[in-house]
Amino acid sequence: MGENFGDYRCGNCNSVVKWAPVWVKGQPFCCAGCAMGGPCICTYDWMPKGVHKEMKMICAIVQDVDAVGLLDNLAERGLRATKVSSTGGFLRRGNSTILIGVEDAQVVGVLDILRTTCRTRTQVVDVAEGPRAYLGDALPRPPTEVEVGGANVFVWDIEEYIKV
Ligand code: 2BA
Repeated sequence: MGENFGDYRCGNCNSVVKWAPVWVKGQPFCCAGCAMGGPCICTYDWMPKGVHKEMKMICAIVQDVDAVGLLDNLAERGLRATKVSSTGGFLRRGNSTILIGVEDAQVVGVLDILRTTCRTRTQVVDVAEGPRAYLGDALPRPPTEVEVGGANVFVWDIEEYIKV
């Protein structure tokens, strides 16, 4: 048995139950309508405007040179995104963190766009600016090459999206 709302799917219409389920013979239902075999009488009218169900936040860390093209490609497909300027913890160079809020079904498409837009490149870690933990204190050392990107992507569930 689940611990939280959202852990259950309705035994009739199979939607995710976003509130305390109606239980009938040990089976969860989203509403009294479904509990009686349908039709579903759920309404989301009472929820704050702009609340979407089943969304994901995609956080993609990409190289600056790929960021503009990526934003263009996302916008072309009607996907909304936010670019945050960030700094890689290892190279200590600028990169771009792109936040993309989408419906579940759009995640695959966004991953495709990331794959086709973001390139893997080699960067040289200079002895002078490289992180100590990696290069150590034993100078001098030859410049070291690392492969960066295409994109490091994290995807997580959105509990609520509210636009006020
Ligand atoms: P940076 O931390 O500046 O890392 C740049 C590249 O340096 C990495 O490319 C990787 O090839 C190399 N690198 C990083 N840490 C290393 C280490 N301890 N030893 C040897 N080589 C190392 P990517 O893996 O493609 O990462 C690109 C950027 O994505 C990272 O920049 C960082 O800003 C972000 N990132 C990657 N993994 C992350 C994670 N688990 N959490 C948060 N940010 C992450």
